[in-house]
Amino acid sequence: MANSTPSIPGAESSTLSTEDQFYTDIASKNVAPLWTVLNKMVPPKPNPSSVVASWPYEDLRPVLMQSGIMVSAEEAERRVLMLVNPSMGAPYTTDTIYAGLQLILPGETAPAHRHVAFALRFIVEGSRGFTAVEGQKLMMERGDVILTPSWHWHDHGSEGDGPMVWLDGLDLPVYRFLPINFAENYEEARYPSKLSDNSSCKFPWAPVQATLDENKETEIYARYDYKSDEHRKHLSKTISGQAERVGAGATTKKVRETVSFVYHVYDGEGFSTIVTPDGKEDKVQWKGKDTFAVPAWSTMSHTCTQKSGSAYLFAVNDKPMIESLGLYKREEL
Ligand code: 1HN
Repeated sequence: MANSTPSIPGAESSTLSTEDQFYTDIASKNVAPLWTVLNKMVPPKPNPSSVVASWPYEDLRPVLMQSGIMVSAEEAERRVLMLVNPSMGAPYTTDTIYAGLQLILPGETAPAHRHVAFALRFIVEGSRGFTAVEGQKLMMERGDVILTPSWHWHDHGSEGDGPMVWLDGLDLPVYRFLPINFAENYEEARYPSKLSDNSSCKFPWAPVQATLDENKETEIYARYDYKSDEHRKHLSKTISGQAERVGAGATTKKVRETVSFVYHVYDGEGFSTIVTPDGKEDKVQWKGKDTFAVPAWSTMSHTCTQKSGSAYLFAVNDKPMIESLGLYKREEL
């Protein structure tokens, strides 16, 4: 090495002799050679750490209900089963999205707090549950999307007579890189709130489905991107939501995006064919209320196996941050 380039000023004063010694000695100076790891740093294709994973609701619901016996919402603060990507651990459902299933039982309160992290929720089952967001009490019904924006006080409760379950989507993985997420508890269990049925933090399902159904007779597929007043294009600056309709017997085009997704089946039956960037193919069978994770840059198509009617999918995506960083790419294959 250095022997063959003795003309480099300073190299001659180096006490390093062998290559092995070079690599050992520079480590003590808190430096490392880029040339041995360059390919890993700049790989030929995206390389998410997360893998395809699915959480069928019929497997999860019984344990979620058991958690209702083991711990109260008050004790737990948030009674949630995190959806853990098997190749990563919590809080990762995908590399950039955290998701969990939350349970509130009649009369319970998940106490008021606020945090830097943004949350959106998709209501899975139950009725007469509510989330109070910064003084607005929003009743929750199946299919609603409810936002709790960054640093907004929020608590959950239920005036219903059965379990209330929803899917939480948060941008928690982001704070592994930007360690600025923190929380504050409100001095009382509930933040004072008034019933509100027209909030910028609530998106009922019916108008979303009506939009997806607009060209139902002629189009086998439709996609709807949720949009907020505040962030115009997306529900937040980090993560957002989308809904899709797949017609009976139809298979959608194969598409890949530099975006990861946590899918939740609102209604219907079918499967998704997902090829991750490393070439591994997975077929995720799904039906109503199931959830599955899709790593970024996976080629994906959905198939609805029903004889009639459409399947409806909701998904949390990380498109806002990917787009705002200028990293959004999409390909149809
Ligand atoms: C949180 O505040 C909620 O407010 C749900 O319902 C899940 C996961 C991690 C950190 C905060 C909620 C959460 C969370």
